[in-house]
Amino acid sequence: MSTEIRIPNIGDAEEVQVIELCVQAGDVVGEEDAIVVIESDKASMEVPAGIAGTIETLLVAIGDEVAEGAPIARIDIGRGAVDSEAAKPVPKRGKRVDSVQPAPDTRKPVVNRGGETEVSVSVPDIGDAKDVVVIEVGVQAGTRVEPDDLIVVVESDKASMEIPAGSSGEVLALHVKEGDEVDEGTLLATLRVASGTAVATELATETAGVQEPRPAEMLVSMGEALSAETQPPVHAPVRDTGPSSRVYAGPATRRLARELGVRLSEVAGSGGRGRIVKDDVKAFVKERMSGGAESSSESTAGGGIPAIPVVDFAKFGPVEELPMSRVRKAGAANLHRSWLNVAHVTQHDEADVTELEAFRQSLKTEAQNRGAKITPLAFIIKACCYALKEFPTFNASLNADASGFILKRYYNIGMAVDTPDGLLVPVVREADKKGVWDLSEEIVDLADRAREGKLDMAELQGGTFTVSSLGAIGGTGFTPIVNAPEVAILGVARLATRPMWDGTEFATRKTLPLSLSYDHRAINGAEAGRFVVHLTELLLDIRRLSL
Ligand code: CAO
Repeated sequence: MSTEIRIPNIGDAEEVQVIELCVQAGDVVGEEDAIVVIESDKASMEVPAGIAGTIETLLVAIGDEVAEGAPIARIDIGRGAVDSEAAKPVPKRGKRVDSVQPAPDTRKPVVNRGGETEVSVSVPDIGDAKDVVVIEVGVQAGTRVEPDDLIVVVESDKASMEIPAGSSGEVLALHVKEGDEVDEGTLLATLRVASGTAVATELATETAGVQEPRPAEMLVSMGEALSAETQPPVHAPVRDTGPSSRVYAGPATRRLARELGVRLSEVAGSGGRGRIVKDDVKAFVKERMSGGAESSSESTAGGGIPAIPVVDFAKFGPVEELPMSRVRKAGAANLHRSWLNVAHVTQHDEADVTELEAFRQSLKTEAQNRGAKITPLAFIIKACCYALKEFPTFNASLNADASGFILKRYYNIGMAVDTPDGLLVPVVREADKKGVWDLSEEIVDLADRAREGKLDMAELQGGTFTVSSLGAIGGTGFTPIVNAPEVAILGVARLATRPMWDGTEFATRKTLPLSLSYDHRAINGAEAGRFVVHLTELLLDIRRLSL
């Protein structure tokens, strides 16, 4: 016994377009399975089978204009199946739609600081839906965003909704991650926007109650969704693989992509206005499986990395959950990005710093009189500047397609500082032009202010090479992660006093373990070896630093 699946009530919309076919003849479907996706100029939605059975024929093709009641497929529901009335696919009210347009304004200014406003982006009105899942995060702390840029995509069991930034600015903090369950009002991100911008002005007006924010209609009747005058216009999708790019795809396609571990931002959409359909996802997987050309985004973004399974640790013993600080989260994201993008190699060596240490100890009284503190780090930074001038590719970045170098003719040395909130890397600017006293003062000042959270953004930017010293803590060596887009970082471990063979006898020497991690795409092993040897020579005889 067969019956027809028809286009349900589409409200005031006279005709909608079929933009995706989700099944083909012979497919066995359940009631909830989508048959086609239809779209008006305001919204798109899946039309489910409404009844279980086997698809006999599809009666529409992609691009067809269809009206309410139009048959879209014949389905064999077998003997004894329910009356064809039951096949009416969609209840008029309560249907969830895939809203393809940005949600209405979700911004609220929270703090106004010196010409800049902090604005919260929260989950808007999502009707009756509860615990919708964050399925995509489009930004990270530090990302610059425009009003239409995607912050997250949330999804209920049938609908997905993009939540845009709503303002131009910078993401100060992201408060959710993929897989989190959120509700209306959940804080998603905090943005920093310039108070003088049009958006900030608009916000001020809204806060004054002149303009009420409109609720997003994630759960609406199909008719309302497809004809709602209140919805903002559909935005053409932007094909871009950057972090804030928007992906234009329906819930079924997103679900399939998740199941197959495909990043939709890497898939080219073949549907109307660049919409990604299921076939695009399948074709993408096929191409990858057959060793097809890798996209540049994959080679630089580490696509396809299998996720670490989520484990319920409480099954094995008591646990405690501790949120990460904003600094630690941002640091983790930066380190992960570097780890995935940089071809890391670490070169270990040790410098004989016996004379340097004797000299440094001799300066301690003078340092006290100056109210200063002189540690090996100032000498190390000074020596690095000399080595960087000798080996310019270490004071460089790779250009955008990694086909050449950008050599920097300034020497700004980043210094990893361990703070209670996490790792920060303030920059000693023009370190090559500074003497050891000045460097010492600056190291103490930057480290103190980093720990007190008093650094300006500018003091964390513009580094050309980084030094990470764990010398005061201990260790005999470690593999620091390159602070990309820099191409090298020097790790320093704890000084040791040990016997060294000088050719005729053992002598007691002080040695400093050095670990240089570098980007093998930019630097060859032999160059790294020479760089480190040169550095050890400079530290062995610091008179060279005055040459
Ligand atoms: N070996 C032995 N002693 C060392 C040393 C070394 N390599 N480096 C420093 N010391 C000594 C110092 O001389 C000082 O002792 P004195 O006062 O007796 O001279 C003592 O250790 C404390 O030094 P410090 O830590 O206050 O100062 P610093 O200039 O060596 O380092 C800073 C400053 C900010 C880099 C450091 O405090 C810090 O935060 N390090 C952690 C960096 C980090 O977390 N790196 C890992 C990041 S992942 O790559």
